[in-house]
Amino acid sequence: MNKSLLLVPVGLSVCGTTLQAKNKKSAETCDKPLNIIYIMTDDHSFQTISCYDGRYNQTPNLDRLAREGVRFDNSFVTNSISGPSRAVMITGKHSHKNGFLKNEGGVPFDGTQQTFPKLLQQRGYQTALIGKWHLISNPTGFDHWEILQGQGYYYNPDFITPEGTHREHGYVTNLITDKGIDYLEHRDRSKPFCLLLHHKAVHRIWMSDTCNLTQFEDRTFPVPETFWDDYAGRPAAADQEMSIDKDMDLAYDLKMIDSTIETRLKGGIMYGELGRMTPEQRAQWDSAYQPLIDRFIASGLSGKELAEWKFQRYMRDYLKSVKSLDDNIGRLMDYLEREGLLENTLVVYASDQGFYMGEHGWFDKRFMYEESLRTPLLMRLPDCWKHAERGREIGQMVQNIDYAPTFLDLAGVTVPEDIQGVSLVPLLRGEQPKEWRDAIYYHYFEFPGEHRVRRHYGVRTDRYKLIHFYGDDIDMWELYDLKTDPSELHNRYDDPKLAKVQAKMHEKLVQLREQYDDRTE
Ligand code: SGN
Ligand code: CA
Repeated sequence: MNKSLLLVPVGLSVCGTTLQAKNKKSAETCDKPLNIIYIMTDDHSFQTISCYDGRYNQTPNLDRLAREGVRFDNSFVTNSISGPSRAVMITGKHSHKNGFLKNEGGVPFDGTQQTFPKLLQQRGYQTALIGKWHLISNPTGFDHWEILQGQGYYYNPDFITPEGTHREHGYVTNLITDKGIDYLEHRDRSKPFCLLLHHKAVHRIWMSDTCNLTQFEDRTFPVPETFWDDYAGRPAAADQEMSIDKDMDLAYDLKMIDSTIETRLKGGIMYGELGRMTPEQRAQWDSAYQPLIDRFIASGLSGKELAEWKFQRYMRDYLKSVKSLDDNIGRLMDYLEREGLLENTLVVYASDQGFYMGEHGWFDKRFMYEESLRTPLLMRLPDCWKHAERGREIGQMVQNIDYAPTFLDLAGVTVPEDIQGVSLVPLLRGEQPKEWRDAIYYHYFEFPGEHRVRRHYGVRTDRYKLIHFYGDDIDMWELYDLKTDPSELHNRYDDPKLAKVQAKMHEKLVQLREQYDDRTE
């Protein structure tokens, strides 16, 4: 794809005063520079955002972003895991180019490289990062930063600032939101801002705020049709360790802590979370969970019944944590509205990847299958943005390499040639570019590693997906027809009926590996 065909010439898409002279159309709609708030959550599945899928829960505040802006329906990541996803987002480059391939066993993010916050700073923006970072090295390119240590804790977490590390009292999603609002309160009002607000929620082990501990306890969720997948024809899928039945730990993941309940994860019980709680927090926690533990022990469940019970507990805990998140999005939006900031601020909501809610029997992510490849992406357009209708759904395939060029384009910064994504501004303007990309490229590297997902790369078009699992003990191709098999249960590789498709997908893969200059395997 020719990037230059997709990019709106710099200036045409900008709401900045400095660009008024260059761009009459923008100036007609926005007379102040555009601010950017990028909210990124961790492991938030599109299945649990009601504007995408209302089966499980309601997320009125996230839905508001879509209603007052746009919802991307074919939004994907390039490498479905946290640190790498953040590195892709901030550089606009695939993992093999930005150098941060994996969370475990890799190298720290090279903070000397080009990132979009650095380019925005040069353009006169003030930039800030608050919350989860998880890239080992300290952030660069931010006038203000305050990050969680590593994965971070849900309760009374430690934050790192340029001055050192300190502990704060409270629930992490509330604290990160408070810090975001506080930053906006004290910002330099003479400059436009770009704030990256990165949540820990809704990462494993899915803990909610004390006020939401009893939510969803009266709900029973439909078990996904693929929950008892036999993984026939898919050896990498068969060999993972992310199964709710086999790998989800009763004590650690599901908080059934009792001397009679076996756990593989003793010592680190609940990631040290319980030990950090204040007596008040702990009392509230125990009053919600102890009756559940007692009931579980009395039930004597085993086999399939136990696995499906685990699924229900997982869903309830996860959704409680989503509730705390949605509440906080509401709090931030109220603040922005009260302050008049919605006029010229773009509010973006994305997760670092998708997540399995029991599909294929799984939790976690990493695979190139749909639930973890696809990620939520909502953009609440500034009130001054008069180019197109609100509440639109955007169907073009977009990827997290596109966020950086989009933000640069909006700020009037020329997108550097080495950025691999493309600006989404034409789509935000309601245009239907003739030459949009017809395929996306994916590459996951973290094997050996937690959850035992083999290294793989692949290509996805609007209808087909080709994946190559590779490494010392595997060399396996998979091909799916997403139209007839959206759950990806039938590997059609080498099926004569799809011979032509297979050849085309191989061609496409070679082309994309060349285009993105990926020689790694
Ligand atoms: C932790 C989790 C894993 C998870 C990785 C990566 N284990 O190691 O379940 O896959 O993070 O997640 S835990 O016991 O520490 O919770 S990521 O979102 O950070 O990439
Ligand atoms: Ca993640």
